[in-house]
Amino acid sequence: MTRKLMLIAAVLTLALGAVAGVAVASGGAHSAASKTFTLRDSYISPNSVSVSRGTTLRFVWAGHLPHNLVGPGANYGARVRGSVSVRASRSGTYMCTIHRGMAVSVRVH
Ligand SMILES: [Cu+2]
Repeated sequence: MTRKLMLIAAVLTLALGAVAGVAVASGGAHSAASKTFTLRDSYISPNSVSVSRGTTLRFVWAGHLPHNLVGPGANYGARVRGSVSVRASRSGTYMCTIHRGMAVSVRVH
């Protein structure tokens, strides 16, 4: 009888472990979320978003004028083409310091 109970306990432990594994996997998929922003002349689109912590923030240069990008975890010099990715860690504003008002407010929750 005791042996049978131990077997049941072992099976339950494995089942719970499998559930926990699924939870971890879905958490990983959630943190793989991404949000893309476009830097144009001279604004960032969109200019306000709310994202989960860990979201990948992707900034794509798509204008003709050089724009830089400064914000939480970002300090990129002026460029015209290319893209950079930043992991969302805290709320803040990402902006081009060359063009006043060229910014996006990112709320991280
Ligand atoms: Cu700019």
